[in-house]
Amino acid sequence: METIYTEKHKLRDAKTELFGGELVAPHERPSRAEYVLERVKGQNLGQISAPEDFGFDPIHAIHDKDFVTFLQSAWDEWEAEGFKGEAIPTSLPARRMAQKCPNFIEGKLGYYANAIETSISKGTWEAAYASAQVALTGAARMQAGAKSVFSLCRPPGHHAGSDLFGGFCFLNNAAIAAQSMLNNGAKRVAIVDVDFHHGNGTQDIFYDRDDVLLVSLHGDPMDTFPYFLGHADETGTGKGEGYNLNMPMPAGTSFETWRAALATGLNKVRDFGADALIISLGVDTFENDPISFFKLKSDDFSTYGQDIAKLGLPTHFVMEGGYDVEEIGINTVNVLTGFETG
Ligand code: OKP
Ligand code: ZN
Repeated sequence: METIYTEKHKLRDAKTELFGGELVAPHERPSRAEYVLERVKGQNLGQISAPEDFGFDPIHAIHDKDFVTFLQSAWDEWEAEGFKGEAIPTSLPARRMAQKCPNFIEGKLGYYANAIETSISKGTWEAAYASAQVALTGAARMQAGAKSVFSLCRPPGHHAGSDLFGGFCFLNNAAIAAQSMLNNGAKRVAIVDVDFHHGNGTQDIFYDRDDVLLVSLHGDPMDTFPYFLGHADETGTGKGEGYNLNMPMPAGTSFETWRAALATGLNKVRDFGADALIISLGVDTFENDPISFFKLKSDDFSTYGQDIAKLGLPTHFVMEGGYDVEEIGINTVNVLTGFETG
């Protein structure tokens, strides 16, 4: 399987994440992608290629133009104010509050945030843009007939909505890849999000559509991030009704339980008649993940990679989360090699 990768991910190197009331070193750090890359090389997964540049059009096909402009200029605007820390909002438009975007950068940050752990730092935009181009290059490979491809995206994307950032995400790489496939001839694309956290951004983007099916397996949002979306009764709206399947699961969920949910999700994908499958591949379902509560072991990742392969669909793996940094290379590549042997 080919891997798409660029060093530009290293430009996303924030110093701070708001966690437990403290500013700590971010869980979403450059070494994550480097561990995964090392394992891809060590297991001879296949060729490693640099992304092409598809420009802004495929990003604007998913994201609001003003939001994209905001991401591009946020750090410069923040720095110009002379603030000493990294850019985080302090005031948010909560229930019933005005939806006008303020002029001042601190207000803009609040307007566009769906979570505030994620500081915007110098280089964040450049890395987010490159990450989207990695996913677009993966999508182009699929379009050209590849059976599978691995887009080693960083920063991740599934919490980014059309005009929202947060949860370590800025641009929704998987959504951008899905839309690009549709714009280039695919009729139906399925996204299966196996990251521990609910893909709230992806759900929001495709909630009213019947050409993208979203299946998400995740920690119950009553008990974990992102808290406000991801419940089982969110099934889609309008013509999108029935094209969103959430499977929230409780703390301590075993692989056996998780695998049964995956089987339900994969059956749904089969019935949907997808031309192509995108896996939002987060490996924070691992038993030792520092911010999650499922109990998957390293071998389980190989097993579910095989399960996915049994669908027989062209499959684009897009990297999302996973924070037990030492193990994420092993667990990620186990999914990919499991898929290849399945
Ligand atoms: C991104 B991805 C923990 C707060 C969680 C954000 C988690 C983002 C996960 N107390 N903060 O889905 O792996
Ligand atoms: Zn996650």
